[in-house]
Amino acid sequence: MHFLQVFNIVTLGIVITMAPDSGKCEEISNTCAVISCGTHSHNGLPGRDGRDGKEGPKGEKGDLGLQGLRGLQGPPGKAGPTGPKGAKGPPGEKGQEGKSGLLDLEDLKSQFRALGGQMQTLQDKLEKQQKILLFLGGKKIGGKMFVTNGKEENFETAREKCAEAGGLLAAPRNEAENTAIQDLLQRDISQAFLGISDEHVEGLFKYVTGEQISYSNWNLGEPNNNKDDEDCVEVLNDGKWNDIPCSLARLVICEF
Ligand code: GN1
Ligand code: CA
Ligand code: CA
Repeated sequence: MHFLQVFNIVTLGIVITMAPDSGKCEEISNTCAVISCGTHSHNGLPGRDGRDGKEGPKGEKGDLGLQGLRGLQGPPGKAGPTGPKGAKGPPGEKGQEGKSGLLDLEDLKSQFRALGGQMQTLQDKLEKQQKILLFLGGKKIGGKMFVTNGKEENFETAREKCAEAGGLLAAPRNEAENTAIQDLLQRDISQAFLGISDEHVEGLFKYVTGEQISYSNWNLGEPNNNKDDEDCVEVLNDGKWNDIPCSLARLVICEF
């Protein structure tokens, strides 16, 4: 065998031994355009499509888009600055002629005299009414007038009768007033209710106005709350007091 032929056979053997399998041949063809697969005796099949290339550079900026939709209404803005002052108006019409201070004083004096006259008239009428009450048996003591209607009622009705007349059930605050009430007792009706009771707290006697009593003229041994049923007070014809049941009927005496 010729030396050149031996060299070709050895070289072919090395190439076949070192050639990668068909899969790896593809990888090599991507990176090495010179190496070809297969033998020199036949042309190989066309290679497969190459892999996708790397991402290209960023494109140019696009055209301006269409105008967007109108937005929602915003909150009200701050108040604006004060406007300029308006022009001065025309002068008003002339007023009526004023009265002199002297005339005003005369008016007041005249009104004062008229009021004084009216007060005197009222005073006269009040005195007349009081004379009528005294004529009918009323008793005047200090600033009070004690009057009886001559009737007997239970405590509650007696209190109502006096209130309806604009007064209170009589309640003496001192000996003089007690005597005035005592004088109103009658020959046939010798006991009268006083505007005093312990109906709310046993043993604690109060005026019908709610104050605790400041004067008393109890009979000996009274108040005894007899039979546990005596919360009202009567004045006897000797001026002494006794507690009795409120349901009993006694002379009605009011104070005004
Ligand atoms: C009277 O009647 P007699 O004795 O039960 C009086 C009481 C006196 C008591 C004094 C309704 O009760 O209030 O505390 O005498 N009862 C009436 O002895 O007047
Ligand atoms: Ca009592
Ligand atoms: Ca009694």
